[in-house]
Amino acid sequence: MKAQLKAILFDLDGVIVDTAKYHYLAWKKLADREGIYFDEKINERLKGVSRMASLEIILERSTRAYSEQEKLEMTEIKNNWYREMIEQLRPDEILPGVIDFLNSLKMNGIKCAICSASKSAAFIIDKLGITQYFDTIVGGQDITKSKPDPEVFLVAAERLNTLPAECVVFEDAYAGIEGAKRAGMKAVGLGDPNILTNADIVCKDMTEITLEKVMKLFQ
Ligand code: B16
Ligand code: MG
Repeated sequence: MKAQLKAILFDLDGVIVDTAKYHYLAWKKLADREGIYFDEKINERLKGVSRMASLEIILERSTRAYSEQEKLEMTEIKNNWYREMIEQLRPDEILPGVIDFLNSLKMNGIKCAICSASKSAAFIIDKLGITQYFDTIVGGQDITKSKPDPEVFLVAAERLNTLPAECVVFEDAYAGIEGAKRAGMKAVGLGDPNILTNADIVCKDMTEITLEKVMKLFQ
């Protein structure tokens, strides 16, 4: 028997809201303080990557070595600046098409989850005023391995009591889609089809997606 769509698992940054710009500003402040070159192109590599792994990427340009203690302190400082910025997040920063699509899922009894590398995922969803749409939020504190590891998606499927084959992941990053595939799930890419070549379908953003299009993946 063919699997049926039971749940949609959403990445957060780049799918629901653009928090990457705030991560960038906070990392940039830290990099400037340390005299390390950092720009928006390097920032692209931080998307979907854990906090410490992000710092390691920034430190590739550093001329000196940092102790583990110093690295921990730096991630804490950056996170404090980042938290101050996202304290101001408002519902009008929700990306186009998201609310309409979430409403259509609710009306059709499809379960919803957030699957994010961020330890601030629940806080962000609360600030955006959309907590009620999600049956579970899996964030950075719930996982030990980052995407492309499938852990974050498998934890969500288990919490939702669904099989991986009944889940569809919405992702803006190649590594995230890779994680979805390793979890045995279908994947909708949001962004550039030339980059998200591993997705089942790719849309520019959520305004282009409908429940019917997702259902077609199960035919
Ligand atoms: P935090 P996602 C990711 O979110 C961000 O894309 C990435 O830049 C960030 O380093 C990571 O969360 C961890 O975030 O420092 O807040 O725990 O795309 O997985 O929703
Ligand atoms: Mg993302």
